[in-house]
Amino acid sequence: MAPLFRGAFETGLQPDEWNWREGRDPPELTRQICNAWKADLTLARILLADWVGRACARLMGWPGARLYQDNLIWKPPGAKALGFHQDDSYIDWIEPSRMVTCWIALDDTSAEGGTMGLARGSHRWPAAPPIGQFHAPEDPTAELRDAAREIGVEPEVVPVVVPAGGGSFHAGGTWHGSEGNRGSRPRRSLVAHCLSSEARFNGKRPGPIYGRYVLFGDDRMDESFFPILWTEDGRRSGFLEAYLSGG
Ligand SMILES: O=C(O)CCC(=O)C(=O)O
Repeated sequence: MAPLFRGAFETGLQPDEWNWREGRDPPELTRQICNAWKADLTLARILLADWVGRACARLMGWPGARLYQDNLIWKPPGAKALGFHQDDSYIDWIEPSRMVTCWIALDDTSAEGGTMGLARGSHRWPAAPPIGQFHAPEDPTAELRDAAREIGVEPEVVPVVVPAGGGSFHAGGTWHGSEGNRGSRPRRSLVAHCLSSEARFNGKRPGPIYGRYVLFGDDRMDESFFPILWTEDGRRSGFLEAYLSGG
């Protein structure tokens, strides 16, 4: 991950979001890049793997899965929290507006080390709006507690404690986020946010970054930007094989 946060992009393309840059941003922020698959083939081979799509589709009962967005998360010791949120709140301009996420730990994780936490049972809670502050919020669980209060439950956050290479899947309605890293080792993760292979734009006002990939007069999600990883009838986006082999 280190070269990417320095701006060394193997393919020559910049990721869609490059939220922390070496030399520009404060060291106490959690580092995040979105859509690293466009910039780095080593990461792309994991993030665009067919098994990621197969697992996501099967968990959701979809005929297939496509990548909406990947995330690199790098939380050095002392780095601050990421606010608890629901992923589905950010895609109401896509139909179905449901996501499922494959989260992979690249380091052994612990609660103290600021691993991701999932609020037990919250995939059944109502959809809430996007949260006020994702990066380094004062109170990372404020909106989660509000959502829990509204339905009269006490939130229970379960930390994803796994060895490096382990991980978790969560449905897009699940409240999740991560506290600061109070440990002595970095916590790095790869994240693949997937949609149904059948997902389309629904005509609502698109998000400011990924809305750039909405085609005029066409509700299709172009596979060059939202590649199909797996379908039950054996399809992957045609360009993936050549792209991932460096061609
Ligand atoms: O790894 C984290 O701290 C949060 C990641 C996240 O928001 C996600 O996987 O949806």
